[in-house]
Amino acid sequence: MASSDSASAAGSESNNGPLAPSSIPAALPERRKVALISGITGQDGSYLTEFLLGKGYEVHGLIRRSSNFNTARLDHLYVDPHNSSKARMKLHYADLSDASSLRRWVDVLLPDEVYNLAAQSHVAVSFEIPDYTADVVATGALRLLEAVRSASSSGKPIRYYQAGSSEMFGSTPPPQSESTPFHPRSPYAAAKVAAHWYTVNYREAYGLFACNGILFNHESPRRGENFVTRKITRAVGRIRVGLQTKLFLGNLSAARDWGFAGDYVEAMWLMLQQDEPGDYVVATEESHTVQEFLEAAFGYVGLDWKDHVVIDRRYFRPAEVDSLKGDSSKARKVLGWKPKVGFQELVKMMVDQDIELAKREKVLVDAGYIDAQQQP
Ligand code: NDP
Ligand code: GDR
Repeated sequence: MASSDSASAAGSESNNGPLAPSSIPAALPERRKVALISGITGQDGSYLTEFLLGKGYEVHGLIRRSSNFNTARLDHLYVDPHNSSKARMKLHYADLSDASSLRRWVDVLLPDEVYNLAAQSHVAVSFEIPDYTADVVATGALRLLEAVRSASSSGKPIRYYQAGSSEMFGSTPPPQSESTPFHPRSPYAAAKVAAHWYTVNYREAYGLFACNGILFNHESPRRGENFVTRKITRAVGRIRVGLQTKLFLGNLSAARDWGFAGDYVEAMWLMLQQDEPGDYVVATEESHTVQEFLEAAFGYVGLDWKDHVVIDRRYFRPAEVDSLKGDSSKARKVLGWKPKVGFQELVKMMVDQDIELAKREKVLVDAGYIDAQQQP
């Protein structure tokens, strides 16, 4: 859905020449704020786009080239860019590994706010592709910061949000707050620590309005299917309608502070609306083990997880993060933020949607269009 000519469309809009005096309206309409989001096709990118469109923003998203369309999470927001009066979300090709593409879009769009959400975001996968993970997560953030710094130096103030992670705390025991020392336990987490400090450095060195959100795990019906919560709720849906019997998992005793992604994107935006930039922990302050998530999800539909779960060593990590529980008192006090969706409600929301999804899958399986073995 991103077109290669979206570049010229966006460029011509932000480089309009002066208006002829006769065409200047008596009262100029207030200019829409412009946001640029990397990682717009991901879980958080889609919720943040919805949120910003709701606030009246023009939203530009950077997407990377893929052999298949990867914009499913945005399809409900998409308006053909040729319909210029209605299309307020526009997509452009770029990649966090390509500094020139980042520089070009920041220069062309001169956004008010940049949200860096793009990442190779899977912790276990980061052990398999550590070099790539570091390039995208750490150096990618540096490339985008540099593009923002360069464009800002021309006089246009641009605010920057960095998607930091509770994984940075790693093995430091809970509760974890902004002053808790980092002890990363994966290539992903180490790269996020680097991105965190690049962001702090650009704030201190160049006076950039740059914020680190240190977000604890947040989930939703749009969560990628190989993260543990969604893997569980997809399995519950499929087991419920008879498409699957077993669920293979790794470590069930790890504890996470799980919130709802829709709540967390508001905190990102709030950070960029403050008078001063800063770093904030965003968390529910409640922690549950993977086993507790299993009990809640299977229990909700009257199933016993022990009848279905099989432990598979391949899902254990070379180093694990045992226990995360945030202390988000700074965000609650300064930003006035608090989560609206609790743990049980989150589990139900995800299971309900995955039962509906499994029912639709079953229709296709029964009609012979797909194979029931094609498990997520
Ligand atoms: P997702 O994995 O759902 O989305 C990641 C996004 O990054 C996708 O849009 C992906 O594109 C894009 N991306 C990946 N590699 C590149 C690249 N080389 N260049 C450009 N874009 C790229 O992550 P979430 O939405 O869950 O998370 C958003 C951010 O927040 C990430 O940085 C993540 O690390 C961080 N975070 C997430 C937490 C969570 O619990 N969800 C908690 C704390 C931090 P594509 O669709 O093409 O793959
Ligand atoms: P996490 O999320 O590593 O916390 O990173 P994930 O859901 O992958 O793992 C959570 C915990 O569940 C255990 N686990 C399994 N995990 C997966 N993916 N698959 C399994 O089969 C499985 N079995 C047990 C894991 O060992 C772990 O302890 C997420 C990502 O969104 C990051 O990008 C983000 O920064 C952090 O949350 C905060």
